[in-house]
Amino acid sequence: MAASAHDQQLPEAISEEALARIQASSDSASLEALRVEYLGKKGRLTGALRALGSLAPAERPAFGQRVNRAKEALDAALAARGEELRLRRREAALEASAVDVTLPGFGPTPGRPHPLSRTLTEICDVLGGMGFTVEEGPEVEDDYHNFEALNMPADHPARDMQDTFFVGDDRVLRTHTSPVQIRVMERQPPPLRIIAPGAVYRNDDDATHSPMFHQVEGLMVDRGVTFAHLKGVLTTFLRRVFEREVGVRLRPSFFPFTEPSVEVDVGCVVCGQRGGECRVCKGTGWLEILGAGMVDPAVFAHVGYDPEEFTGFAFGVGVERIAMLKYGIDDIRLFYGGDLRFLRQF
Ligand code: 2U9
Repeated sequence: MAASAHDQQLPEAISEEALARIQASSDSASLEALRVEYLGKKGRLTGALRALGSLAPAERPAFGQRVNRAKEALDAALAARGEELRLRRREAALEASAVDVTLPGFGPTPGRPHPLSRTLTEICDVLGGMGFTVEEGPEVEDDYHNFEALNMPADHPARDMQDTFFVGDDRVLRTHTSPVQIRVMERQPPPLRIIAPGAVYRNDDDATHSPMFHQVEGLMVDRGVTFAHLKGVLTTFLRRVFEREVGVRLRPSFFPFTEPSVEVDVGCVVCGQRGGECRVCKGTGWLEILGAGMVDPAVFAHVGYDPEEFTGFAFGVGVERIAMLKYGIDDIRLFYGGDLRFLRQF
């Protein structure tokens, strides 16, 4: 067969060119463009079929078959190349988002007790070891249990010191855990050796005061309980909590619910009682750490204990204050900020 311009229209020539271009195509859009160019309604192979009419009737079947073979070859090549490109795309996507499953995994990051929980547990453990058992009570209290029964009648000036949050008629957020001890004494007779740990609320907010903070209060009532017992219990308590032989000093003070009353200082745990330039104890060598005293007979009268027969001591300690001193924390707000950089240090 002589070569001529007509050769361009031969199905074999068209499909040979198309197959080369299909093989060279690099994405599905150009592959689709090739399908339209060769096999579309106005495609070149479709055009070749149209030329059928200009052939002698005897040549038509053979020519028709050649066009169909070319079409089939193109169809198969388009499908194969399409699949190839799809696989290549998938591999590229997997490569881009590669996860190296041979890398070591992340270990579990277990939680740990909050420094305040830890301190509270330590305080309760030490006092538990000295025979005190834990009692709890409501954080929303009535006026009677938070004030009246603790020898603070209405208009008593000591109520001002408490910066009370009022939550309704005759309802306050407890300003101390003392009402817990009142409730225990109301329902059981002496002897008693209890501690009341928990959240308390006062309208006060700065670097050393939080509107919600935690206390542990202790109460021991029996026949013959004296101030010496109070001093002994508190000295042992403080030395165990601070895990060293801290100095302990009592200064006279006043609370409505105890008489006599004391404020208790420990030798500064930061400077070792040297004082000097120490910023924590302000050079005094001492830190005020708790309040205490002998239970006022007026309190016993409210719960029906006979003050002639029974005596008792009580004390109160701020958990945040102990934790700040133990761990050298200078801002109480760090306890409540939830900053993991702070919390992970414990
Ligand atoms: C009853 C009778 C007496 C508890 C006491 C204190 C002194 C005291 C403070 C310590 C630091 C509060 O958290 S703080 O700011 N507490 O100074 N607490 S005597 O006396 C009681 C308790 C209950 C029935």
